[in-house]
Amino acid sequence: MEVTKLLSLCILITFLCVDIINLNNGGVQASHKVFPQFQSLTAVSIRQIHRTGYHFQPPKNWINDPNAPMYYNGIYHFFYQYNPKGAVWGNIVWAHSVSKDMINWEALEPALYPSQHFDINGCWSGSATVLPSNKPIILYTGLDPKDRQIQNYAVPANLSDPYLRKWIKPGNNPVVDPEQGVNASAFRDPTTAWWLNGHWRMLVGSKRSHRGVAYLYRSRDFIYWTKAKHPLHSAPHTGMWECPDFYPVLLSGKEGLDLSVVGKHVKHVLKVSLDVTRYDYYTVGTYLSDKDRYVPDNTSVDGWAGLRYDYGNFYASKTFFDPAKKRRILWGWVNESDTTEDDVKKGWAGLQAIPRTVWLDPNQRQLMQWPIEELETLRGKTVKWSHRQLKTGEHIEVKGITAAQADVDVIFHIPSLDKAEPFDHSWTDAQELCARKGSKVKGEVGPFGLLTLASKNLEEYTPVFFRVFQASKKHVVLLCSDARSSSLKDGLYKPSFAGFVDVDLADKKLSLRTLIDHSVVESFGAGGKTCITSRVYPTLAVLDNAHLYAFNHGTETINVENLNAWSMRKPRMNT
Ligand SMILES: *[C@@H]1O[C@H](CO)[C@@H](O)[C@H](O)[C@H]1NC(C)=O
Ligand SMILES: *[C@@H]1O[C@H](CO)[C@@H](O)[C@H](O)[C@H]1NC(C)=O
Ligand SMILES: *[C@@H]1O[C@H](CO)[C@@H](O)[C@H](O)[C@H]1NC(C)=O
Ligand SMILES: *[C@H]1O[C@@H](CO)[C@H](O)[C@@H](O)[C@@H]1NC(C)=O
Repeated sequence: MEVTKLLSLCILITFLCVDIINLNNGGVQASHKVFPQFQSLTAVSIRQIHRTGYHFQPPKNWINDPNAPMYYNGIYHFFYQYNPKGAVWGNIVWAHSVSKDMINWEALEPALYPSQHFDINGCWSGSATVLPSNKPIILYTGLDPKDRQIQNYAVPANLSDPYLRKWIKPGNNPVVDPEQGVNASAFRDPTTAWWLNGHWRMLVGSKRSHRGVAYLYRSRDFIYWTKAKHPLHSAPHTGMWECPDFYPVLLSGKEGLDLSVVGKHVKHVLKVSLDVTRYDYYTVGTYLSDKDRYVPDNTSVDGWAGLRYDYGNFYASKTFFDPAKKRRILWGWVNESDTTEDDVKKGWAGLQAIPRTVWLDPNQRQLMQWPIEELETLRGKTVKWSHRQLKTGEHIEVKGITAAQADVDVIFHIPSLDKAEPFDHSWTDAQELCARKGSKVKGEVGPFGLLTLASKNLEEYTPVFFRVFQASKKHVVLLCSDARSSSLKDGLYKPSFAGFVDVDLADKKLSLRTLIDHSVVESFGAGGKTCITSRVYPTLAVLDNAHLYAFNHGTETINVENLNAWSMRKPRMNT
């Protein structure tokens, strides 16, 4: 390939640009290094069509769990599990980035890496707590020489450094050892600690046989921890509980709370990442602080049938309280759906979902989630529709924005619900229902929604859509994000992700916000009641060849009451 061609290609792919320009300016010495890079550039370039424009990613390599998100002295800190050497899991360190808006990020040196007897075989996930003395402290899981999972702490080396670049692991680690009866191979991911009646408390995820367990630990000084007699909570047949997260939410209002808030004006949320299914589940319930027990409400169930933050690729999530804007923010890891060989070729794997503000739905049965408002600063060119009809069988292009890197916010109005298809009560599995009733399967009220990352002639597209059913007393709403037609490439994981939407259709409206970013489609149904993140790898619907449509494949006409779509700019991302 000619250099000019390469350069025009690299304009599309800014992160490669730097390399190419450097290569061209390089002298004799550089040419040694340059050659293999040029050789592999074609393959690499093609792969980079799937790199995201505005999601959190390092420049290359493997990433997984978000760790210890926190706000400290005006800076947002974000750590994550990172392999500095390759695009597959391994060599894990705590990578560290800082930001003033959680959109533009600066990468720092890794904060933690294996170095001591108490973490020589691994520095795995953990959380940060900002002590009342305004000192942050990290709790994390270390793997000792016997691969036992133990809990350690780390503190900033220099509190005057605004970026907290260096972290110290004091010699009195570990602070928590798996005692007798605790499985040392299943004992990890300490939470942020909360303060109550003279003690700090924190959780460590575990299992006992097939029972998932959140062990509770107490400490007066954050160093000497003792295990409570009872776990905070546990549930049979759920397997290993990874990355537990436990926090209060206000009964009403969007404001977030510090972890230590208790009282009649709050409920509590317990989230666990179930290793067996690899999804994040939560319940809404009551924290009996006098007994240090958590009891889920009878409207939410533990385990695989439970509520999920996201009905797509979203795992090992963690929240933190942002005191600057008084909100609780959720970070979650979004893994790849291509093959390991593809990951190695493209040189990276994994990203973080756009941080989401979380609060309790006024119905008190579930959470609401919404992309942080700072994301809107990336909005560029815009297209607006209002009061446009989508007749049966129609798909209308949303023209004039970069459809491969966009933010779309739509309100659909359903003129009549009378003909909604009957709902069969055996349809308990949303994903299976979406597989059976995809976007091409004609319905009555729906399917209607968006065709994202679509090629011009619809050889490829990822539909995100609603379907409304009539159950005996109420309507049942299904939201699908269906990857099955997303790519002509074989061998990819292309699930028909879906979730039910617990929404009242009294106003006959359903909203959908979708963040489209080259290989990720992140959707928020009904104002954030049901969220689905899909990873897709189109071959035709890439860059300027990607299109966006609104569609309706139901017999009933649907009105687009309002549609706003924006091209999204690239933030500074760990460069
Ligand atoms: C701590 O950080 C501050 C601010 O960056 C710096 O001026 C100071 O020299 C640092 N102290 C040490 C001991 O490194
Ligand atoms: C402990 O956990 C490991 C990892 O999940 C598992 O392989 C092992 O069977 C568990 N041991 C016991 C005694 O349950
Ligand atoms: C669920 O709990 C509420 C009180 O919190 C109670 O009023 C209701 O009857 C319970 N429902 C069921 C089905 O047990
Ligand atoms: C993400 O990748 C898909 C496809 O390989 C797997 O099926 C999921 O289990 C995996 N998710 C996590 C959290 O690892």
